[in-house]
Amino acid sequence: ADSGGRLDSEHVRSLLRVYFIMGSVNCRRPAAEVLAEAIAGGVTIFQFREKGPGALKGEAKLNLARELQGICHSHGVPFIVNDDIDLAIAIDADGVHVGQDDEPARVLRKQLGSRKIIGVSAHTPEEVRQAIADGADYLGIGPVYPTSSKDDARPVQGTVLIENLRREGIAIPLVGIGGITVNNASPVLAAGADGISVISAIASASSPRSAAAELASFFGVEG
Ligand code: TZP
Ligand code: MG
Repeated sequence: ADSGGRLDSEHVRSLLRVYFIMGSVNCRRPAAEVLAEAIAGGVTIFQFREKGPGALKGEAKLNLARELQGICHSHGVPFIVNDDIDLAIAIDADGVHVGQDDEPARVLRKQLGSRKIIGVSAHTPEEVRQAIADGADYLGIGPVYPTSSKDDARPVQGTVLIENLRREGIAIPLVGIGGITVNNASPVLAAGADGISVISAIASASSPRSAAAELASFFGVEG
């Protein structure tokens, strides 16, 4: 049971600016170190995405989630869980992010109530319309550029879908994803994205703090 209304979409929009996604397989150093440095640089929201070959499972996954959630919370950074709704509920995460092969947002909304952030990956105008109708708070649109961080990524689509959605007046908060770095982020924001979501640009950087700060500087935020 939930008495409150939906999250304020302008608040969600501002949270999306520097959206860092990571799991243990994306890091060559302890994930907690990478996350803490990235937050110091200016990450505004974090997604725990523990998947792919070598990903932790069971209790090890739960323990890492709790550790990273603690770091996020001590810095006021929302902690979002990729795919794993049971984990999100178990640790009272701030939200979940799902793809097209996962539970639809309308089911998640019933399970999570109105106060949690629900994000959906969408690749076509139809998927966008459905996610909005289902009650998504924000969308991830991509892959904008080629990526090596997701084996089953859809075809690269550049910024055209983001541009078309905004041209049609679709105002939902959205981030671009896929192969985005400080060197190619600008067209994504110019197309109408509210933020940039990245794995490798921060997780694989020699300095996650500097990488996050450079992305944050697009929004006039000091890292
Ligand atoms: N969804 C579409 S592309 C992608 C995901 C999770 C991977 C993004 O990783 P990177 O390293 O920022 O290209
Ligand atoms: Mg998924």
